[in-house]
Amino acid sequence: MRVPVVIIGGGPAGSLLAHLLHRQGVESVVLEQRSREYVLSRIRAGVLEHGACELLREHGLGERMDREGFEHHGVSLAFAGRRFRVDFEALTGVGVRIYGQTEVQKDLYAALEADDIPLLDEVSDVSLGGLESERPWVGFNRAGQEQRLECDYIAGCDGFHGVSRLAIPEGVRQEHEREYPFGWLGVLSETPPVSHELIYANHPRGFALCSMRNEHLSRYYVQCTLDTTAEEWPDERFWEELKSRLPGGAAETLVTGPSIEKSIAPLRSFVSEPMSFGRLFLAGDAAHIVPPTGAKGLNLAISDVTYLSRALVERYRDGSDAGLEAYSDKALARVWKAVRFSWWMTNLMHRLPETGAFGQRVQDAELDYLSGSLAAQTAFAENYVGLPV
Ligand code: RFL
Ligand code: PHB
Repeated sequence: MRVPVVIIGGGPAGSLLAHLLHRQGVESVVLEQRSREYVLSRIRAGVLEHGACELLREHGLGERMDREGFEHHGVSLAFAGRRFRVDFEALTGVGVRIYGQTEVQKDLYAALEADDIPLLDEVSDVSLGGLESERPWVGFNRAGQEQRLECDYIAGCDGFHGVSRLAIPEGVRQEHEREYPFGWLGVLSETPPVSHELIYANHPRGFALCSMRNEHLSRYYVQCTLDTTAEEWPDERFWEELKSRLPGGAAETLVTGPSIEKSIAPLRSFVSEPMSFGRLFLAGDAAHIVPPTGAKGLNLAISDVTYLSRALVERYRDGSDAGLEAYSDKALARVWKAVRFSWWMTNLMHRLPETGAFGQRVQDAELDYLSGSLAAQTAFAENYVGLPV
């Protein structure tokens, strides 16, 4: 069987790409290794940039996001017993939207189903080849049957642990990586959020973040060591630790309750260049990872597939390869700026074991500067609400 585009991975990048292509008359097949239930229950990102929301609206995916999501016009940063707010609306004219990735994924799967876009789940043994020929192919196994799809183009949207990136020969692929010596322990609880807006806290005991999903559902994170496990953090221990790191006011009003999800994520920055090879194009976590501090991962997946869908549509509509040839450079220019911002914010807000008291003083000085400088706050706000796509 031959299809125009095979998309490997049905996460946000892959399923949004299939939707964008279909709306512009380019057909694709999505291959996903997990079950539908698994993909729809993963708890991940919470913050959508202004431009990502506009894009989702423009392509018919904004209805529930606008009804059930929350517009945030700023965030608070806490340090050294103080707390200040960065007003995105005043500094940039726009805000961000709190709408969980889980909900975005549900909307995307519903759209694919409504449009009869084939999404083959629970596939295994995915392999790909012919990337430098005019007839690339993707092989896989589904329900015990070996299958092979020939196509014009392959989109590698299979996340950090996927197979697509590894199909780019080692001599071509350049990987840049930074691992941080700590992780995030995250808890989702059916409790009212301690603050409507997000609070990012730098504390001598470690970073803490207060986020939310809605008025009855809170999402909290604390910086943790890499050798700990979620089992070592019964709810009472988590709440005590979180409280100890929150600024005055928030600590006293925090409402605690049983957690409904608890997990640990390591933090890393990673970029693989180039993002294309022959007829393979990578998008989202398959090509890059950012630490979650800047809330950029999902947003980068959305901007990558926006560029890629435009380039593929240009190819099919106008017969021009120019967009596809420029894709990697164009996507990477935006990716590296988000990598830079996420790295900067991670270093600013976390306890970095190796830098000691000097590092803490430098962080306090930078946060003090940020609290009083409109220029510095504007740079922060511009990056947080999202650079242009
Ligand atoms: P995904 O979501 O990993 O999806 C890839 C899909 O590919 C499938 N797959 C394969 N399919 C077929 N064959 C194979 N060989 C395959 N290998 C893998 C997988 O099952 C999966 O379904 O990547 P994608 O689509 O690029 O999306 C990226 C985002 O999921 C990710 O960047 C964000 O979740 C990151 N992130 C955040 N991003 C934000 O923009 N804002 C945030 O507030 C934010 N918070 C977060 C986050 C990530 C976190 N964790 C758990 C890493 C908070 C956390 C805690
Ligand atoms: C979340 O709500 O999960 C979230 C919010 C902001 C971040 C990271 C995660 O920077």
